[in-house]
Amino acid sequence: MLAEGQPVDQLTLRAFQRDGYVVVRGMCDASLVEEIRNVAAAHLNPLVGPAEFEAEVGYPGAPAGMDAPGGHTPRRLLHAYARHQAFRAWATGPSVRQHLAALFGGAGVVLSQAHHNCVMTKHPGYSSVTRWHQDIRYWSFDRPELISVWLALGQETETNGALKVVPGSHVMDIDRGRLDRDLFLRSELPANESLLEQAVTVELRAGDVVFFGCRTLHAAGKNLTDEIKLSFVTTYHAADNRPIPDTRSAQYPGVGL
Ligand SMILES: O=C(O)CCC(=O)C(=O)O
Repeated sequence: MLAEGQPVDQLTLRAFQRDGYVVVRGMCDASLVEEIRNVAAAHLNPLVGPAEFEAEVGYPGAPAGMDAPGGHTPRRLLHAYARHQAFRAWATGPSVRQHLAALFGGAGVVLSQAHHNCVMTKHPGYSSVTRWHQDIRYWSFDRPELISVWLALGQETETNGALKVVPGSHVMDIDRGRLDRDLFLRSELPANESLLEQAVTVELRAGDVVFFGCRTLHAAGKNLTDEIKLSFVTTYHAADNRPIPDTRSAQYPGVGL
């Protein structure tokens, strides 16, 4: 049983509102981090599906196909919520609930089973670059107000492909022309180049958590080390912010916290 977390302080709230993300250091205790990490490792070897593979997404640096060397490298263990009690204990536990209630301004909070809800894996050798994007461009809700909770299960650094964000990008209007066919930022455009000069790398240790909004521009590099990087990522919305019927966002029922 998890203890009730600490109340969310004003600095955390203000940082999230100003920057579109906030880091809460050491938010998940070491024993739960270890349990989640052990379950993730057991589900990676042998691989327990459903999974998304690097070769399927075809991002820069990914293996050219499932038959190419490294073609079976997983990128995400999908449907984490359904996989194990350890995932559920964190994703719906009191400290996540309290933080999200504060960040959403007190409304009831719902976990989306349709988005993220995964262990992100970055394997040595075959991981890829995730280019700059806003998650909301791929999601369908009444309002563009969702928050993802990224729990580091080990160290995350520039070298192993940590998350990068552009502070304040959640309130910027980014015209369609600044995005490519797949809705990634066109980094060659001068306006985007100067925006990306403001990017910061979110370096984390095991148990640290990043809360980031669905309009916050983010990206991540390859894992250049010889150790796997694992992060557990879940996404939430307020109960009155509903998925649009018949879209991917409405594919699975949400889980009220
Ligand atoms: O490659 C990464 O770790 C970032 C993943 C990401 O931004 C996403 O799936 O939306």
